[in-house]
Amino acid sequence: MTMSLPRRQFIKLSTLTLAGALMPRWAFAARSGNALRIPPEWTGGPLTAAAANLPIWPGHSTAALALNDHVPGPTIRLRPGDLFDMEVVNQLNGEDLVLHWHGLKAPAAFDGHPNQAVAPGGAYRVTFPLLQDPAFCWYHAHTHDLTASQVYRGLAGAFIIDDPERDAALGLPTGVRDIPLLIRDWKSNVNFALTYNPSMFEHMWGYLGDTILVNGTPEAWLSVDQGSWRFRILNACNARVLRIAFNDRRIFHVFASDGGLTGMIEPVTELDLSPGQRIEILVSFADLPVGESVQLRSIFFPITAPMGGPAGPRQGDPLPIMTFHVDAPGNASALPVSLPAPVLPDEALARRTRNFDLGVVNGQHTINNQVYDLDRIDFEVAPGEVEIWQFTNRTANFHPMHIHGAFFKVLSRDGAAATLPTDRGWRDTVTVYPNETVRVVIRFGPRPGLFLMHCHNLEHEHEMMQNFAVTAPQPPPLQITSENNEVVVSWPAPSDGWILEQSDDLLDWQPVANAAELSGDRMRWRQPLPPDRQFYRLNMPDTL
Ligand SMILES: [Cu+2]
Repeated sequence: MTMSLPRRQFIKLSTLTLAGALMPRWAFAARSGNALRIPPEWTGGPLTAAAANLPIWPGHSTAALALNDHVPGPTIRLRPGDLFDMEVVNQLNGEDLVLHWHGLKAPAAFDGHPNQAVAPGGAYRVTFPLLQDPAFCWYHAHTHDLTASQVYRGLAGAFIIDDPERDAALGLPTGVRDIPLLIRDWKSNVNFALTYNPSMFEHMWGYLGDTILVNGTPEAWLSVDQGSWRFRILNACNARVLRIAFNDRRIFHVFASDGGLTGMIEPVTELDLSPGQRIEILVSFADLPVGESVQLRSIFFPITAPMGGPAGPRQGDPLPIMTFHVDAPGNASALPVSLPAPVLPDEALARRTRNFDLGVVNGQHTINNQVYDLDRIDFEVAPGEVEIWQFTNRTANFHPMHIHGAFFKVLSRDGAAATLPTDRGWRDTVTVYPNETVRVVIRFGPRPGLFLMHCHNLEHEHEMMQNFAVTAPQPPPLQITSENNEVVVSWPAPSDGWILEQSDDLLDWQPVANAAELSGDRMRWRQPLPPDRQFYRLNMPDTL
């Protein structure tokens, strides 16, 4: 297996193309590596997981687990407010399956908890509205004790909540200039195969590959012009932390994170991206002559533990990710002047702090000294509640902690304000570095049910995981009286997040037209008698 070419050879190849502004199609064949694959887009219908033999490496057939015959699976692209409605079909050979919609505000019933897995030959339907801002999300297998194996063999894909009109108005690249990059590593010592076979050591430290696939493409390259490009980057590795940088150390701008826009346009030359995390970046190639190339890499970083084992790939290894060939002139567009900032939860509203100690007990990865138990509910939280969660890493490994059913803001690392580019905005996954303490402020959604919190190093996930239940919301008691030809509905204040709704048939509920007012220690709302609707309730609607 050849690795990417040394830079000297890129330049030599590139001189072939200088005669023309656009490289002739025949010349592509002369390039080392493979044109970046763009996964097909889901157009409705079932999503079927099944074994497949795919030409991931040209000239070779690779046994993988595919979704609708693709690795990665089709990109699901929907808009805010759309109803996501899909049948997931398990045609795997002897393996249960459930998919998690990572970054989506899914009701518990569709979140992909391992107790929702279906047996081979089974299917289940997922249906919920996308009540959240545009964001770059993904989906992947979350089957009990099989997450790592199934994701490694291919069961993952991109999920984009998209609003290209908004983005164009904000000055962000869209369409062909908006490219998802699903980055994962792979062990090349298993010949052209996606074989999951971790040693005891790899169970502890992570199943680390030595070669990168981008959108399922080995040695990927993309033909670009000198203009501005938007890349949505996902670390879909089982365990590898990527330290992302260009080989010429060019500046790129980070503007979005797990939960969408961060409100910042932050220039960086490198950043760490842990398994499960996403960023969106803007890159201009205007400074490169047509015919030049630049490489995206995961650059070296030091580690203090024997993370790769005696002779295998190591955490922090330098690895080429992909190459950008500048094949045409173009004009870089100006960076957006500003982008809307998300309204993040206020630490002062937190009603409690929970501590999660990340450790190793008897060779197993633990949270508060416990290994995951599918049937144990570790704690309960109230819907809509704001809490501080503190993760303390008592190990020498990275633990990217991922929370289902809620987003959070990263507050601090070892007591200092969190300032990493991947700490911005709404997050669902945060890197906890070796021996570090990270505090986040988290706000739960209104939807009750069972959710997960776990390490996204997938070799740790099946142990370093907890169940938490969002309890059913209990609305404050309503009091309904009539006064002076008015119906008066009142309830105790404060009652954050609840809105008054009315109905005349108990089926179709509508928010009341005029606002309730605070009077003393109660909220009051009045309507002239006789009311055209007779039923009232307090409801906590889904909000961002
Ligand atoms: Cu971990």
